[in-house]
This record gives sequence, structure tokens and C-alpha cells, in this order.
Amino acid sequence: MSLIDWNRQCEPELTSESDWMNRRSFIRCAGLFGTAILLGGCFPEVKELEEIDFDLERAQSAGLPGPDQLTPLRKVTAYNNFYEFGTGKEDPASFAHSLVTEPWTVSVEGHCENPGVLDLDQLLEAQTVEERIYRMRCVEGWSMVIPWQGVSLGKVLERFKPLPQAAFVAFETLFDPEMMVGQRYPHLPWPYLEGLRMDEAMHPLTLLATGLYGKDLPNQNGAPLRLVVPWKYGFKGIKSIVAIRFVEKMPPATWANYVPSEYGFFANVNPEVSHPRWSQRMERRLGEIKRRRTLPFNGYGEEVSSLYTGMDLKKWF
Ligand SMILES: Nc1nc2c(c(=O)[nH]1)N[C@H]1C(S)=C(S)[C@@H](COP(=O)(O)O)O[C@H]1N2
Ligand SMILES: [Mo]
Repeated sequence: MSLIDWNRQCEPELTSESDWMNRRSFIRCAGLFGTAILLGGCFPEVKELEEIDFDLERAQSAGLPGPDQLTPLRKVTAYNNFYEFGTGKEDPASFAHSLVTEPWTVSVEGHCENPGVLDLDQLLEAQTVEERIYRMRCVEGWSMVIPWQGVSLGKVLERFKPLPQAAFVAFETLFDPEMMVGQRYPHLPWPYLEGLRMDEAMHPLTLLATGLYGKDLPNQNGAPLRLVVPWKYGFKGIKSIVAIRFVEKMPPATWANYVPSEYGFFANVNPEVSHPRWSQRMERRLGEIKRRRTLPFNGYGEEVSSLYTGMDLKKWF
């Protein structure tokens, strides 16, 4: 089955989270496409979903984390990191309504044959919107499982014909203190910046997300366009992107530059490398009581570990 057919079959016409949760056909056709890439093992026993539900109930009553389950929509949209709207977890949900996302333009710059300033529709035209269920692990030690909609970043980038000098891709968030109240305060240097090595940007798991749970991205989750790199800590997932730049050298990234002793450019999820102030071995999945083990590359090692052959992953945080 081609990806396009898969998307057609999985067309998200869901309005509520309970629709989504009940939609066994979605889960089943995701299984047809292959859990390895799309779900990255989120639902390892897709066909036995009924059984998983049963086990889950038992596991939860015993206080043990079960298999990965979608994080409820209300948690995905009420507990956020988006410092442009404040440093508290509930600030983005309270203040991000002031962000105007239409019209929205993205400037594509740097070492490529076809640079340009595009509005969002132009940037996304000719792309297939896919559904991806990914784990997201924040460096602070909490995690979620989120059903995203989005387009493959690599396919978007190809259109601009990157030149051989383009070894990295840099991303920039909107700077607009009128709309983004947190930017009136210097708790981070603005604008928020992130970057990927070219091969990471081109990897099929890397997503430019436009929605979640079948709806356009809520402002607090980075509307209208944010990056999702599921094997890296959440801070790599830069929100509300207005610029994409092909560059020669490793570009500045907000957290890695601001606190280099605590955060790195690569930021691959790694339970073996502690943050200077806490261990990364375990995580708290929102909605669960017991903590669960953090997986190397957040569980996507089979797909991505070859990107880092020869790199000392303990050193290259
Ligand atoms: N522009 C911008 N992007 C950002 C952040 C931010 O503060 N500003 N926070 C990052 C962090 S630390 C995390 S964990 C994720 C959180 O994404 P979520 O709120 O959608 O769960 O967004 C990342 N992207
Ligand atoms: Mo984070």
C-alpha cells in the first residue's frame, strides 16, 4: 500500500479525542503500513489492540506503566513548553490565543537553488499530509505520545534544491513581542533558534507538523508549523517557524548556546547521559503514575542510530 492510499484510508475526520481513541480502523491501517517506521514501536502489538486495552487496565490498576498509549488531548494542549508565552507549563494555553497564524509566511534562505518567501499554503503545496504517532521526551523528564499531522521535512526541503555546501538546516521562530507576551521578558534570547544536520533533516521520521489529533495545531503547540524530531529531546522541536536556512556550519540553537553545560546541539534522547542536575534514565509519561524507562533514541534507534556511526554519543550530547 502506498503512503497516499494509506493516508486516504486514514483521512482524519475526527473531531474529538474519544472519536480518535475509538477509531480502531485507524490503528489497524497504521498497522498495515508498518509500525516500524510510522509508529516506531508505539503500538508494537497493533493487531491485539483489544488485548492491550485489557492489559492496560490491569497494569494501571497495579500502578505499572503499560504499553504506549496516546496522551489525552487535554494534556497535550494544557501542559506545554513555549517560553514565548511564559515559562510556566500552563502559560502557553493561557496566553497563546493572541498569536495570529493567518497569514503566515516562511522565508527559505541560504545555500539552495530556489530560495524564497512563501506563504504556508505554498510551502506545503504538493505535499502529502501524513499522520504520525510519536513519543515526545522532554529533557526535563516528562513525556507524551502524540498523534501528529504533518509533512516530511525532507520532501519539503528537496523542493528548494539544497546545494552541496548545505551541511545543516537552521530554523527560527517568529519574533513578535506584541503577540508573544513572553518575548517582552529576557528569560531566553529571542528569537528561538534550532538546527539539524542535513542528514537528520532529510530522515523520513523528521516531520514538519501542521496539526495534532486531526485538527490544526493549537497555538500553544506551535501553530501553524513546528518541527518534530522524535528521537531527540523536545526542545529540538522548534515551534511557529518563520525561517528555514541552509547553512554550511552548525547553526546556533537556543538552549545549546544559552546553557552549553546542560544542553547540546544533537540532543539525542539517551538514558546513559545524565543532565548535570538529574538522571535521564526514567521519565514520567503524562497521565501515568509510575515512571517508565527512557529508551535510547527515544525508542527509534533502529531507524536512526546509523546516522551517528562513529560518534561518541556520550560526548555528543
Ligand atoms: N519556539 C519555541 N519552540 C519550542 C519551545 C519554546 O520554548 N519555544 N520549547 C521546546 C520544548 S523544551 C519542548 S519540550 C517542546 C514542547 O512541545 P509541546 O508544548 O507541544 O508539548 O517544544 C519545544 N519547542
Ligand atoms: Mo523540553
